[in-house]
Amino acid sequence: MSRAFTRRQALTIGAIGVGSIGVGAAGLAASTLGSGSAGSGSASTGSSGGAWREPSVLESADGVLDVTLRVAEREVDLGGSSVRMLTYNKTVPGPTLHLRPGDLLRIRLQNDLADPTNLHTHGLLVSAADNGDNPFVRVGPGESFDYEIQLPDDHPSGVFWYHPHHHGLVADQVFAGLYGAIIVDEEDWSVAPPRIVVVSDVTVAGGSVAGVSGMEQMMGRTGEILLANGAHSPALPAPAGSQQRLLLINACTSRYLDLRLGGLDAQVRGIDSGRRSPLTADRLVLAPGNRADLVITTPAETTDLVVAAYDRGQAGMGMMRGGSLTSPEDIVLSLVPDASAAVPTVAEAEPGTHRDLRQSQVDATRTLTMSMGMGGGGMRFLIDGREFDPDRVDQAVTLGTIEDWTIVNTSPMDHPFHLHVWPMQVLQVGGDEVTDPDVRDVVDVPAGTSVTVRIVFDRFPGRTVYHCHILDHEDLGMMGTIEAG
Ligand SMILES: [Cu+2]
Repeated sequence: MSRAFTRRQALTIGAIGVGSIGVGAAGLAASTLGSGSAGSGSASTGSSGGAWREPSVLESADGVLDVTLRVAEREVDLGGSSVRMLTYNKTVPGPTLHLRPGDLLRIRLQNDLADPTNLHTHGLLVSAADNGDNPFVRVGPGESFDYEIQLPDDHPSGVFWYHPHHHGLVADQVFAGLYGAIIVDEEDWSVAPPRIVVVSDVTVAGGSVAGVSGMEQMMGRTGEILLANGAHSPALPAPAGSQQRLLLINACTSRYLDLRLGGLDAQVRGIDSGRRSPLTADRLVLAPGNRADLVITTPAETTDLVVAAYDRGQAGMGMMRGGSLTSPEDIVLSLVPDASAAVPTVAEAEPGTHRDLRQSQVDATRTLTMSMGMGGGGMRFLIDGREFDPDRVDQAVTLGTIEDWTIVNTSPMDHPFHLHVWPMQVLQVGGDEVTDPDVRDVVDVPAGTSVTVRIVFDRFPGRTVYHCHILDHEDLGMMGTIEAG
């Protein structure tokens, strides 16, 4: 059973979703984060698409999960038509990896593509050194690489994911189908597991994944078809009135998911690796890369889980001014009452393992500026005026210290900031204090504003990256390196 709520708590928290600012949770407070649409919104009564399906689950045993992920182009079924996509072990999404704190994750990545690739375990608190979660690894065509990812014993439970991170090809490879879920928890899934919902988008042209223009890269490509576990708006059968636990991942290359939860009695139990007392919410915005642990209640009639149209700013300035970057309203999935369907166990929400850092002593502060500017015959995507250079160290941090980072976005477009390895506690968004503990690994920085986060560099010496999680921007250079030692 999930924790019970008093009506007063629910009303207080619910008010976050309809226009107030700084009350808590940047992102739960969706209307503060760049969406122009008004109203609290709600799920719509409606349609149903294809049959529900979920990725296969690979589960650790005795502290180890040993898997091979074979990366290859394959024909996959997309709503009844066959499309050539990039796959992990022949499926889109790839298999779900179910881990426990303290586990060792061994992955042999076999690259059967014509291009290089590699693997990032997004959000895991693990070492980036050597054959750990190392974004500088290159696995060439025909090659394989053996990753060893050691989760610490105090690793927080939560929803994570894996995807390629080879600079210059990340957006192409993720857009073409390379993503899968990683779930860390202590729960027994043998009876009634939670629902995994990997949300992505894709555009199909001539039986393959469509390529992109330079303009689309600059804007951040948005797929024409929204997918949940590789199907468009699938129907999820569930007994009316039953609780459904959805572990939801935004694996879209550029699209923000403005989830409308009104009417579903939704509780947000976690975002990224940050656990929280369940909050009742009518809206939840997930930037590219963000994840959520949600519990919703199945209504008595067929109801769509809707993402509202979302405006993430302008593509450029002056001569380069593009159209608005608004993704259309769409349906993630359709809840269909079915008395015979299985009811997942909804375990008590686990307490967070991140300590609240707001009273902590801060050892250093720094400011990072994300900007866009003309140069070299096109739009450039920069952090601190520079494009990514893997041979340069942009931020040197000292292990054992706590830092405040202010991320400034001087551009007319929103950029979701992702730091590998070390979670970020959001302190302020656009000058407004965040009063609830809110720990994320992707923090949206709306156009023309700044966000301040607090980071504990308590472990994991080595070198990794931070970048914009609009993956086209990352590939265009909006990335920097950090070395901890
Ligand atoms: Cu960006």
